[in-house]
Amino acid sequence: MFDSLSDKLLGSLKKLRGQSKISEENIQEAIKEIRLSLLEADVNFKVVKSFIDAVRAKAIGAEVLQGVNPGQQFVKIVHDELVRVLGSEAVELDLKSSDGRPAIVMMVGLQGAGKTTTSAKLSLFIRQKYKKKPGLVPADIYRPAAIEQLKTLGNNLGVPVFPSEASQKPEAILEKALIWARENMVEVLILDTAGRSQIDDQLMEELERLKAIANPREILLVADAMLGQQSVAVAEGFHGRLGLSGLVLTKVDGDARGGAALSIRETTGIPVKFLGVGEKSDALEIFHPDRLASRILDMGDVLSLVERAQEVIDEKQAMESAKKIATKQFTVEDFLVQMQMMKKLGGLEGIMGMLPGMGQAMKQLKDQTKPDDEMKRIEAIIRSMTKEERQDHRILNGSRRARIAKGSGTQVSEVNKFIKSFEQSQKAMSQLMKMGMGGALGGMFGKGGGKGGMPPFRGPGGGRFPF
Ligand SMILES: Nc1nc2c(ncn2[C@@H]2O[C@H](COP(=O)(O)OP(=O)(O)OP(=O)(O)O)[C@@H](O)[C@H]2O)c(=O)[nH]1
Ligand SMILES: [Mg+2]
Repeated sequence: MFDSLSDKLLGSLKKLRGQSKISEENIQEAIKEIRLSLLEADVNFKVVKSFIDAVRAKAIGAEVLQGVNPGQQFVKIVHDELVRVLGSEAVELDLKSSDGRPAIVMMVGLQGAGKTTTSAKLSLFIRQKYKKKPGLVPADIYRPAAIEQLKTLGNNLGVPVFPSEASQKPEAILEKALIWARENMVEVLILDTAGRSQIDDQLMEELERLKAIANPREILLVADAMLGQQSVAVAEGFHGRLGLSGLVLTKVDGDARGGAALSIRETTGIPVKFLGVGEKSDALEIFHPDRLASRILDMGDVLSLVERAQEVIDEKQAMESAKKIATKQFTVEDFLVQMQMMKKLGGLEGIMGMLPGMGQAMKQLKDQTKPDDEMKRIEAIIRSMTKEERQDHRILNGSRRARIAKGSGTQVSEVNKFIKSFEQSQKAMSQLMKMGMGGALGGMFGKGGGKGGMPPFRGPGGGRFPF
């Protein structure tokens, strides 16, 4: 869905993502590329402008959020803005009915947009999601076989279809269908109307008359996503005459570029309620702006990872660890604390599973030692050490090591290996601190008064866990 937009946006964000520091120059560059990606996706230029302005303003004033990698923070800004443009929240259908009268959903749109297909999809959705009895009314008397088309679709789904006849006027069809609906206990009546190749007065007048009779709870414009931002003019045209309650964007499964989805809400204020994602009757999705934004940005769950990290890591503890590393006093005891924090985050596998692209890397790791297994072994080793030993591992002589191996159910060689790699990482960390990696480690431990961050760990690219 919106693959090329997604690829382009990701391309422009990729460069920033991993960086611990982001310069204004970087941001300008990324913003330029984002602007281009949106225009290429046929997003309305006004929407592009307001999008870019908002992202720029937020990015430049964004020194607030501590403990989050600035690259990720920028991704979040873009994501949030995307969600805003898409409409922030999913908007439910209004299907309230009263006095035994069914709620009416009127489907309108240009020729071939997908009104009839979507009518059938919606009837299935209403039955499944709202547990209400739907009924379908074909009111397109102009196109030959249009009535048959809806009858067939309804029959396949077991949804009752009013037996319209092409010789009747649409208004007469609707009036009879209302009676039919009461008799058949239909709770939601879906009215499929005729399409035109473009907005014309005759069509609009007919739709206005139908609206007056039906008094519909919903008037949904069905629009082909392939039309891109052209659909804005179509939506405005229909909205001006009928007052639309929502939109359904169809054929999103094709190579639609995203222009319609991103332009229409912002420019018309009408919420997109559904996406049509295929020809079959179940190919209908509720439009969730946040999910779509995440899908477009393919963020994995970077942000929820960051949020969870912020929740579980005690800032004071983290700052203490950071100070100790700086003075080269990072002990095995501290290491255990860090490891426990990591466990709270769902273990290394949990963390990596949430990082984009890491799922793949995890698969490749599968036949090697599982990182979490190794974590468990190391924890057993540490737990078999006395407090004294954890404070200063240098007192670990041969007999102490043998005791620890026995106590943890491991081999002396494994204890040795752990101690050796611990020393290496201790050294590496203190060097990092000396090199003024406050920034990078700030992401791990929370920078001055920050909210804390990630415990130290290295992914599979950095060799085997943990060092
Ligand atoms: N791939 C895909 N095809 C769709 C989707 N929705 C509709 N179609 C196809 O688009 C074509 C037109 O759909 P219809 O439902 O007949 O469109 P309509 O708006 O009722 O057309 P008219 O009644 O002629 O105005 C059909 O071939 C549908 O199968 C969708 O979400 N994805
Ligand atoms: Mg039709």
